[in-house]
Amino acid sequence: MFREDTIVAISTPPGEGAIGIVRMSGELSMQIANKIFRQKKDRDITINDHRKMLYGHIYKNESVVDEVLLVPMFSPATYTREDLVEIHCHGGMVPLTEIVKLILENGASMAEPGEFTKRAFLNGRLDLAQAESVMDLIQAKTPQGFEVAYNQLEGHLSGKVDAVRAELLSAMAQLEVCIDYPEEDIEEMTYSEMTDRFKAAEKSVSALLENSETGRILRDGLSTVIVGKPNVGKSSLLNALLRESRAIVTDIPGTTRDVIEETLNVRGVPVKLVDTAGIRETEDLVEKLGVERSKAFFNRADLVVFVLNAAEALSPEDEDIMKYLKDRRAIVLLNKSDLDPVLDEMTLRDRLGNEIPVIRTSLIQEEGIQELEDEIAKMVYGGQMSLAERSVVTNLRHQDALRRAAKSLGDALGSCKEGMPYDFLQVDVRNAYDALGEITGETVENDLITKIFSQFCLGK
Ligand SMILES: Nc1nc2c(ncn2[C@@H]2O[C@H](COP(=O)(O)OP(=O)(O)OP(=O)(O)O)[C@@H](O)[C@H]2O)c(=O)[nH]1
Ligand SMILES: [Mg+2]
Repeated sequence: MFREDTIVAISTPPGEGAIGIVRMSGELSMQIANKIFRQKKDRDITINDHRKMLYGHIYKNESVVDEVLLVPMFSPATYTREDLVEIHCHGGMVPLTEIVKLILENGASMAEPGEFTKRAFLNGRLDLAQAESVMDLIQAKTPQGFEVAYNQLEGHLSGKVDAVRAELLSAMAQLEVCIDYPEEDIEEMTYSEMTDRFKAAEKSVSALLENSETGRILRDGLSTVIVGKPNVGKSSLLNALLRESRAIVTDIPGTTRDVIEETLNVRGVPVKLVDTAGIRETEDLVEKLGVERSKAFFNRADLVVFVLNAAEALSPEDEDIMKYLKDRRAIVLLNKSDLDPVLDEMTLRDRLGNEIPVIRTSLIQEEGIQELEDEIAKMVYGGQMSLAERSVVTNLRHQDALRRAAKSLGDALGSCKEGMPYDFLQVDVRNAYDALGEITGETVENDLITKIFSQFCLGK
């Protein structure tokens, strides 16, 4: 799985820019750099140039390819822990690809997506959770999402996971001794001590799981769907939240016929907002297809914003939708509250129960939008969650591993209670230990590692 060769890739995004960067890593890096790069007095790159920017030109035989700045970095103080060279050239596809070609001709091979970071992981510079956070940093959609990923890169999550693993390892060692040298009189003590230790571990794991839903949303975004009957103001809401006229708004019911998707930042939460066709029975084929799609989005969303017209009585369609809101994360908007009210909150409470917040809005007068944003932030941050809590789990893979660890610890506690043989405890603790190890990459299959890094972008 590990290639020893020297790899090269363009590390800046495709397209035109002021500068572009080619990066190369591996044993041949300095040799290749010395061959294709010439400084003023044409001296070779030495260890004294470590992390310095050198001015010069890239040459192919005797002709200049581009004027560049080159940064040599010597192993092991580099991102990959191998010799690494960055070449900052003009940011066009021609110089970038010419330089890559030249490096390939001199003995390097093309990097796979994520291979630089994969090498950083395999060479022990980053653990798996840290390596994954690199991708999250790049893809973060809000400053808060970035902060959470950055803390993960710094190793806050790994530190907590490692602490629990160390604790479990020591419990396993103790159990081992008890299995090898059974002494009846200390048995009682062992069970009670193990119970304490497992409980402490379980508590740490639960604490990590607790705000993992917030973490996931900060990383992947909160998928939010706006639903309601035609003409209640769904597209007006999308426009108001975006603060621009993105969707067409008219007084004709059935204006929006397809779904419109936009991403916005609500108090640091990346919200993936979907405006849909109003849900109603219709014979119009196009509108019918739109309504079908609305329903599909409704089923998949993390959050449903249900818009009602306060100046109209509830229709059978409204009653229908409300039934589906019951066990969902939902917010109800009583829109058009500038008109003479027909619908009141009491009627809604009757149908909805007390869990779902109801907000009065007049989108035409830009009223109630702040309240809606407050409510979304409250839902995501859960009132108390602060990002000062530095180890937030953001990743579904980590969430899954934590859940399995918690389950195994629960099993271990059950076994203690029933006074099961130590071997049984040993198996449960081992399972929890291994599950946690998947997060940092200690106990992870090669296939999974390959899969994780293949999702990275080229040159990262
Ligand atoms: N009086 C009043 N009118 C509003 C308000 N919000 C939206 N409207 C008007 O209601 C009409 C319908 O608004 P849209 O945003 O297009 O409604 P929609 O739910 O997207 O409608 P469809 O796409 O047809 O399902 C427009 O004429 C809006 O100007 C409000 O708060 N008060
Ligand atoms: Mg619309």
